[in-house]
Amino acid sequence: MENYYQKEIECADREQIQHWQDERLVKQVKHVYENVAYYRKLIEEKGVTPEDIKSREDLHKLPFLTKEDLREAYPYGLMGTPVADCIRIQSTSGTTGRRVVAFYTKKDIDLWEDCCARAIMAAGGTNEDVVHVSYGYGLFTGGPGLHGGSQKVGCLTLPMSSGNTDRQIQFMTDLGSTILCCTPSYAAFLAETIQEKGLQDQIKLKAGIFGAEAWTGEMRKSIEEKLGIKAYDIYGLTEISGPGVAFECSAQGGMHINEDHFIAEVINPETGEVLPDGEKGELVFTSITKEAFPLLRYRTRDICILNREKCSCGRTHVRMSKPMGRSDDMLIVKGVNVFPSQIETVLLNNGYAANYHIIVDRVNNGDTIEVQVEMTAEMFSDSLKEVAAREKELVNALKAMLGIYAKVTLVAPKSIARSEGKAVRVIDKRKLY
Ligand code: DLL
Repeated sequence: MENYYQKEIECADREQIQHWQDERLVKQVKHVYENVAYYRKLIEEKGVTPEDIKSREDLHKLPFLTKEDLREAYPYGLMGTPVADCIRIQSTSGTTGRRVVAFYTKKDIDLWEDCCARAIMAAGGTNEDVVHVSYGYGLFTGGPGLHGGSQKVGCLTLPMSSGNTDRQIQFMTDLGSTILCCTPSYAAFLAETIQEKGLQDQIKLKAGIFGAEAWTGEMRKSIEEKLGIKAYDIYGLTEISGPGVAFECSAQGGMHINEDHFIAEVINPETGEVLPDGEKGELVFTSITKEAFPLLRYRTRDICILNREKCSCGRTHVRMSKPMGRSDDMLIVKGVNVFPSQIETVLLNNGYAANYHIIVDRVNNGDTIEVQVEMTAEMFSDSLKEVAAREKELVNALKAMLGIYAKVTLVAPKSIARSEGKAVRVIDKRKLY
């Protein structure tokens, strides 16, 4: 039997959903126009006024927002309410400029947790469940979002956060965790460790809610088999609230987007033209209920397809495919958003030239990242000790910039092949899309 957290909303008919969207959009555009000077300027530059936006049909008239706008308006420039009304900040990792900082009022948190509660119930969760949350807690949205959703469903919620695998497994066996929430790569690692320790019989898991990074169908199958569970996908991004923007149901034919809170469009990333359902393009979100961080037409850079066909689970909200790639060069490594330009900045700041390769791989279900960079003629040395010291220096500088360990290999000058066209600097061997 299918479980719903808010059945009347999740299974509402299309006219009702469109009515909510139209009404909320008009209100939201007014709210943003009056309270977010940064976006008001963008609207005015396009020659549009809030009165021009009467329904979803007019959405295309509004300007897009991008990560570059977030950078320019950092940290408070896109806030829609006074600081006094905000109760929470969540953020992505990364340094100033690349970091996304999102704000929430009490109501924003409440609605976000509803979205996560819907995802948990769609994965079969009830108040009988023990929900084991191994997404990171803190600035990352994963832990706090699923935690809040789990409590709303009434589940016994284990705020494990990430890391310390032995302790994770011990809690899981002692307390009888039934639903695991973490990244798919950590789920795969946990599954492998449980198998190695021969503890499968002591695990009571029945479902997993895995997202925050791309994962393949093969990975799903392997985790499901090893843990004896059904694995559900969940999607979201800090800018639009965090996990729960969309989630998978028992039919597992795409993720239902919570359309009462977010209007989804798919555009051609080159031209910005809105594409019909069924066509592949970049996902754009307009948040129609957010108060503190109300982004209109935010370009996610995630490439996907929307599907409005009837779903066997009874939910009526549009489904998005798994992200099939990105329209920018962002990589997600060990759950952390990494831009090649950040790595290049570190290399240039440390006296190297832009002759490098970034090699990303997945070994034993964990991501690895290696930066191979040429020494300059001046720094070239055949003293192993000297080279190792330089490598260590770069490892530390990269850690400070990215927040994760990246292996550094220094190579001889002119040993990295020069490109005649666009330089291919990133080699992602994971083949996730
Ligand atoms: O990853 C929020 C989240 C937490 C989602 C926990 C699901 C579970 P960010 O760190 O801002 O937020 O990264 C957002 O991650 O634009 C996608 O490129 C990618 N992403 C998120 N979910 C999925 C997924 C969180 N299910 C970026 N499949 C997004 C593929 C995903 N990619």
